[in-house]
Parts: sequence; structure tokens; C-alpha cells
Amino acid sequence: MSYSGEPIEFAAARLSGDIVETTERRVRDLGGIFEDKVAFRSADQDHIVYRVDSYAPVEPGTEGGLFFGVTHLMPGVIGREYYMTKGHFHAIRNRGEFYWGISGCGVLVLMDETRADRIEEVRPGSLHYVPGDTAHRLVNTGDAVLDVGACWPSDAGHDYSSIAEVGFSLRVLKGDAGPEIENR
Ligand code: S6P
Ligand code: ZN
Repeated sequence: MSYSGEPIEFAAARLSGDIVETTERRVRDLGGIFEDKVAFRSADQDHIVYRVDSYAPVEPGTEGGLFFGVTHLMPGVIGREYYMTKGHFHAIRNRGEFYWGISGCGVLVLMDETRADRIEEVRPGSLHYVPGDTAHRLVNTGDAVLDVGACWPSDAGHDYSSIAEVGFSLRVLKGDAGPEIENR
């Protein structure tokens, strides 16, 4: 064990400790992922859409290690499309991941490299296995912050470019009677 700092704590969706890192994604960081470009341009570009608190006990790229994170995805829409994460494949494609719902409600969008997709409902206590070779994105379909835990291999890395280029094969839109799935 090489790390001897303050203990890492995880309680009530809050990850804390002196080597916990936070990444913020604001509206301006998410250009291209929302379909309604007019609504995107008129949105407050400074508004935080999500934060990821992560605990990386080993160097990124280390084979055999694990990373732990909690995503806090705000409620909201751009046009009719719910706030969502950028979404990614892992750079080492076959690396899988666990997600679990902590608070709030939403969906996990999964898509393989043939663009075959499926969604899983995320709610407190739900557990989700993201297989290797599968892009993944969280969508907040509720009125409260969606908090989701994750654990993934430290050598997985992130490939955002494939999703930035062609997107996912479905979108989750706010309808009059609740979320609606639109296939692309
Ligand atoms: C990492 C894991 C999550 C996401 C987070 C934000 O492999 O899947 O921690 O990084 O949900 O999503 P994204 O697509 O912006 O990285
Ligand atoms: Zn991932």
C-alpha cells in the first residue's frame, strides 16, 4: 500500500478525501451532444450539467487496478432533451464497468459497436453491469439530482470521439406524459 493520506469516505452519495478529484461539465463543454442547436445556444453556457467525483488510487493506465466515482447529474433539459453525460466507449474497448443508482431517477443508455442499443432504468438501489465494447451514457429524467456510483478498470480510459462523431442510436426526450425514447 503506497497511499497513506487521509481515509477516503463514501456516504450519502458524497465521496470525500484528499485525493478525490472533481470534474465539472458545463453546458459549454457539451456542444454537439444535444440535438436542438438553437436551444443549446440560448442556454446558460456556464450552467453546470454534471460533476464527477472520482477516486483513482493508482495511475491511469495501470493494468489490474480499479477506479471509483460518483456522477452527480443535474435535472434539466436542452430543448426537449434531458440533461445527460457525454457518454463514451472505453479506450480499451473490452473493459466493463459497474454503475449503481444512489439517488434520483434516470436511465442508462447502452450501445454496442454495431449500434444495437438498450436502456436500463436507474433508481436508488439499481445495479447495472456495463459490458465491455459498450458505450454508456446517463440521462436524468427526474426533477432532482441523479447520483450514480461507478467502478471501472484503471486501464479502461475513455474514447469520447466515436460518440462525438456519430452519437448514440437513441435520444431520451421529455414528453407530456414522461420520458419518450426516440430512435435515430
Ligand atoms: C467512467 C464512468 C463514469 C463517467 C461519468 C461521466 O468510466 O463511466 O464515471 O465518466 O458518468 O460521463 P462521461 O461520459 O462524461 O465520462
Ligand atoms: Zn465508463
